[in-house]
Amino acid sequence: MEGVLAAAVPGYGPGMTDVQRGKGYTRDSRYITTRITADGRDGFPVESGRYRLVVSRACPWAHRAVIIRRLLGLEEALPMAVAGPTHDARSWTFDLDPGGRDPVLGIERLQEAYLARDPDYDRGITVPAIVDVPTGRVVTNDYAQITFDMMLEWTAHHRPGAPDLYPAALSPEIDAIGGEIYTDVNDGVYRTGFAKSQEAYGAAYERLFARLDRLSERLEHSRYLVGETITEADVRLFTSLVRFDAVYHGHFKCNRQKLAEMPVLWAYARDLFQTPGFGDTVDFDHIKQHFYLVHSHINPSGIVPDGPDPSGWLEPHGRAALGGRPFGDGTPPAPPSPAEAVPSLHVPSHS
Ligand SMILES: N[C@@H](CCC(=O)N[C@@H](CS)C(=O)NCC(=O)O)C(=O)O
Repeated sequence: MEGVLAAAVPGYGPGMTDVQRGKGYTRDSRYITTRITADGRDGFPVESGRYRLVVSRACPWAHRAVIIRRLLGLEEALPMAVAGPTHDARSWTFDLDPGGRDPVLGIERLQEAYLARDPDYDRGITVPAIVDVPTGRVVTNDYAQITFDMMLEWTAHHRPGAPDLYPAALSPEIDAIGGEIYTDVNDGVYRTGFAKSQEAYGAAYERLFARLDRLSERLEHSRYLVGETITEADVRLFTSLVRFDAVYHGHFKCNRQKLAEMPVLWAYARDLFQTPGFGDTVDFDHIKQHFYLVHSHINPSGIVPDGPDPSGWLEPHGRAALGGRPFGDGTPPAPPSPAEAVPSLHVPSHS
């Protein structure tokens, strides 16, 4: 199956299965890596309205795409489908939609779009995924490439005032810190939470908090991670920080401190949360339901905690005193459309 798929589908190569290797957790990093580009080199040119970005508001990897899409104003050019927060072994469903079907793709499960791409598809039915609407087939689920292509290939459809989230002059620094954040934080929380031995847990926990300490030092005198403005690196870190107290601290045992007990990172995260395009994409209910219900092997009771109280996210952050220009020469995005608004906290920046 693998060979047939690798031969038939550009950018879909052999790799590793999503397995527990030894007693540590190893993430499946085999993606469908076909790209949607301005020149259409993989057969999928950037085209307004042709594709559908499928996400879950629970998923940190999908959240990166959701925020970047909002900041760049790609909502009309790249419409979005939101799957329900929980799923069974057959993965994501459109149970939030009327009749339990995505209104554009007409399918009940994201799995159908993966199987339309390849009837023998045998790996994760993951979000984010981009589906080609005319054929109903998944084009890509390569979450990191999806966001880079939104920034660098979908430029013809960026809104006026869209920020430059990946300035060429800063890209080496963004890539370097982004790699550290990916390994130790974005993925580190999973390696901590899914560890199957005390040693594997301890190693991931140490790396996670050592990295958070270094990021905290970096952010003590700098409003954003790289340069004076929000970049892709901030989006990457935010998606983990915003889940920290709600799910990683308890469910994944990342509990040296809560985010709310790490003053610099907590203020930094609140600053971003209160910036248009960030907090207005966060759905704490979806996040908690997904993690506590879907990972039943580490939460067999299926109890979803009531806390923590999220109102602290709206407390003043005091970070404007550090300077910085959140959107550089650009402007903040307008509030989300009613169809995409999350039933969440009121974000004062929009008032
Ligand atoms: N697959 C990517 C990121 C996407 C991802 O893992 N998404 C999760 C949700 S947070 C997912 O869709 N899981 C469903 C599944 O594997 O069945 C990775 O593992 O690095």
